[in-house]
Amino acid sequence: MSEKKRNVAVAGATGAVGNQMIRCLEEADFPVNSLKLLASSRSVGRMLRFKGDLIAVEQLNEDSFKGMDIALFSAGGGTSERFAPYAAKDGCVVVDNSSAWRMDPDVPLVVPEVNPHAIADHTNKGIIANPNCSTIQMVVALDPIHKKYHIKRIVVSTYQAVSGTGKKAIDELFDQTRAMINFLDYEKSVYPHRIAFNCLPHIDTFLDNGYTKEEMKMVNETRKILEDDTIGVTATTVRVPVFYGHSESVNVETREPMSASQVKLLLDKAPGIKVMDDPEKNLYPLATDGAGQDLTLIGRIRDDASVPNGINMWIVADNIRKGAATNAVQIARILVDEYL
Ligand code: 25A
Ligand code: L14
Repeated sequence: MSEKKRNVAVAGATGAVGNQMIRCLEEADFPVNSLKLLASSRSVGRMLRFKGDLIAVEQLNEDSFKGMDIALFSAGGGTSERFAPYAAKDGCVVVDNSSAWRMDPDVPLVVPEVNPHAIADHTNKGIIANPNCSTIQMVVALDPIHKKYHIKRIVVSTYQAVSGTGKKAIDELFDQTRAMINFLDYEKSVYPHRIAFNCLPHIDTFLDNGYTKEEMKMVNETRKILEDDTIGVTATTVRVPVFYGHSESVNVETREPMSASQVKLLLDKAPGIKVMDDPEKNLYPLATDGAGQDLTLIGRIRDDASVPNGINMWIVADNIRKGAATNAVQIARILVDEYL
């Protein structure tokens, strides 16, 4: 029996995430009948490869989704806000990677390892939101702990790669690094300060409460995905001069007693996770281990002696893959297999 093939669109196909979405559709052997590639007028006519075929990029417009079954969006929040409703109106379910729809109470916010049941709610608006990259890798690790020991509070600091900002930021880190090692003047356009050989405690824009939007996304999205508004979350998000792979230092306090050795065993069996934790052999996950693969890597799991039930850990994943494209394609897969 051959499975039913779908008409799939990728909006923002020429961006860092959109490109990876195309690769993930290939790798997952997704049942694609036709693939439509959409971007802004800047990219019209560019040819992108999918399974040996070359496909021309078209301009995204209100009519792009007629006859389409699923659209994967990664073209920025404004574009999603404007165009996702046109897709939904034409019966095309949107899996949106931007921040536009994530906190809409009618839109499910999904990490397949954690809350796949929420995909059923795609019928509300025809839109499913893909969480923020830093949130995805954190909740993959936290969900098994929350289910067993009930999380009270999370303190997280991130070390985020420049690819999260898109292609122009990847070029900026490369160009600044090359300029600096050649004793030349460097230019900056994407970030407000030099990112080469530096750390910037500033991701997305600042809010009135002194936190950045990225930090508040981690607070609000974590509670929505874990379906528990009582969890305390406080975040500091930092940009570091790494191309691919976000790292996070996470402190977790639970209501019930738990220890680092119990958590290690628990995470070892959990879906989507690889525990890499053997300090004697210098084994702990690095951004370079995270890049280019789909698992969430966890190490440095140790007891926090400063509170009754606390642990610390270090979490790494590929921000463009599990943090964006892979997660979106996993959602789309469940959608076609179980709902469409
Ligand atoms: O608003 P958000 O949600 O915070 O998201 C902001 C941006 O962050 C990236 C993504 O950028 C997004 O646009 N992003 C979002 N979530 C991410 C995540 N989890 C994430 N990155 C990593 N992890 P991007 O560069 O990866 O992709 C941008 C894509 O969107 C298309 N696009 C933009 N405006 C559009 C549109 N498509 C349709 N209609 C519109 N109005 C964009 O296509 C790209 O595919 P493009 O044709 O505009 O870009 C082609 C090339 O041009 C570069 N470029 C982008 N902006 C400009 C530009 N060049 C010159 N001037 C510009 N203003 C792009 O880098 C691309 O290579
Ligand atoms: O909200 O610049 O998904 O690293 C993720 C990447 C926001 C920007 C999101 C970055 C985006 C962020």
